[in-house]
Amino acid sequence: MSAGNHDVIVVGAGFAGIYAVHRLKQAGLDVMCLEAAPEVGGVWYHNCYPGARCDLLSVDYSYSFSEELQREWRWSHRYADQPEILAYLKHVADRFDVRRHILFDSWVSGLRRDDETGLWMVETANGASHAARFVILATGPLSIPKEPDFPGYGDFEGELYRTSRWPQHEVDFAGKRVGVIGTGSSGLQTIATIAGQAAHLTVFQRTPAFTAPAYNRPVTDEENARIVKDYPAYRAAMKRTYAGGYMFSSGKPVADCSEEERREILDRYYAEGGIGYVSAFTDVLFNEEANDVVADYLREKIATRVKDPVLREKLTPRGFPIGSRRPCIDTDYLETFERDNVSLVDLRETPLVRFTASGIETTGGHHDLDMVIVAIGFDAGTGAALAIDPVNGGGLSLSQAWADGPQTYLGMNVAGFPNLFLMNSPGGTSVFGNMPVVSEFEGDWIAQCIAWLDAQGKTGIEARPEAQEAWTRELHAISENTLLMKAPSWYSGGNIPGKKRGILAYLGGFDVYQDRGQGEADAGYPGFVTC
Ligand code: NA7
Repeated sequence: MSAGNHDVIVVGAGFAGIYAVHRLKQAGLDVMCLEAAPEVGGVWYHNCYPGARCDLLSVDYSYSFSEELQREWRWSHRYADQPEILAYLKHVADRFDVRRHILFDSWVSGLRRDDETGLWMVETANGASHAARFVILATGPLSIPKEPDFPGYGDFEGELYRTSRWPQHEVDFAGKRVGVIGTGSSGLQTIATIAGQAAHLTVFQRTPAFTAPAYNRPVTDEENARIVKDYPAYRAAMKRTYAGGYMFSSGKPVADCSEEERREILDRYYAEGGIGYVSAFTDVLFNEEANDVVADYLREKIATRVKDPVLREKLTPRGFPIGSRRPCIDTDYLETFERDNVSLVDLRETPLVRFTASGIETTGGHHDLDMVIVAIGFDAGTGAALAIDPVNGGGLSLSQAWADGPQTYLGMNVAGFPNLFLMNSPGGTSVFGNMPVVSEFEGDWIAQCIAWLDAQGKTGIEARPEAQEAWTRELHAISENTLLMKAPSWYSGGNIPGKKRGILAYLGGFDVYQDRGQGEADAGYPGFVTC
């Protein structure tokens, strides 16, 4: 990394940022990466709460760009835990000499383009300034925590933690009365893991989750040998799927299957573990009747896991389509509520009133607590880019440009913001794809684009407003065809009070997304203005 101006500054050193640095470095560019944390990993650095684990198969949820890396790295479990994923990312950063390009502890606090020089000027909170021809925001779709706005939040005198910013030191639960707020993936994993350690655990639930057992287990040597041997073909096939990862799918709509066949398919995917229950049929997210079939099946399974009828009813999700909120998988989560030291507070029946110095008050009474863990999710999709809020040469900020909701072209650039690239952002496949592999595609696309500009002697590129509008219209039209907008989830900004509602990703499929992106490049970037 040289002093002075850089070709590219990448913001963020998670899966996307690490790959982007590697790829651009390989292309011979002078690349610098600014990372707010003191280590690589992004979301996998900060979310080191007890039980944090990936819920996609690790053989999928990993990079595919290096055959050597694929052969060398041995995942211990089907679904790797946070320490193992972080160790993997550290290994990749070292193995491909990416670390040398990263400035850690560098929170980007300002990003402004100077149209005279054609440079993006980057400021960090520690007072440093940097400049580059191109900037890539690899800042992650789930990196800015949702701010807790509970009355009296600051009054609590016990230990207070957030899963999304878990401390790097050990936390001791022994002998403590612990409360957990939030029952999405983070809450479920935390609850199931610490229930056996805390003196008492009180779970504050607003919406019960659709969840199924992960049936996580070690990867055997035989399985690993098979994976490694087949990896190239497996990856190639994977990249032509809707999600860019293994699809647990029968490839059939519910309507084409008899009762027996539906049951057989659901039993098969449920027994395999994981989130296959949502993708088992092709129409689950599009057709309410199909959705009901799968939702009823899951509710039936939940009933087999929770014996107490009152608890069972509270833990059974109703009133929203399955898959319209991020589906969950777990290890003994529902069974945890049968423990004597675990109690469930249903915030729909007894809403949270306030935090107090000694616990949490609901309309049902006061809960004395020594520790509270907040697992309330993220300002997804737009949060990180808007926290930086880039300003273009004309003084327009991204928050102004996105006042009516995010707009991008191909998820990778915003009209009016030349030479600013985004990864895993609104308008891309983002969380609806297998993110390491989506990151590789976008990193390659951006590298290819910069190489093309340089070869043409061009210095700038930005999306044409009409291309961006058409792309945004298309992705909204696709989402309106689905059941995803029927629940206020982070998929559509519905989890943040006051946030503009709108789907935060392109749902046309990663396979199609790649074709559209590559088609644009092959045609000489007709949807962009270049100069
Ligand atoms: P999620 O999935 O957004 O879950 C957040 C949970 O917190 C969810 O149960 C929310 O209930 C609950 N929540 C949010 N705000 C409140 C308030 N104010 N009061 C009570 N409960 C609240 O976040 P996660 O971190 O679990 O998972 C994020 C993603 O990371 C996950 O989907 C995977 O992709 C990995 P609500 O639904 O709003 O009623």
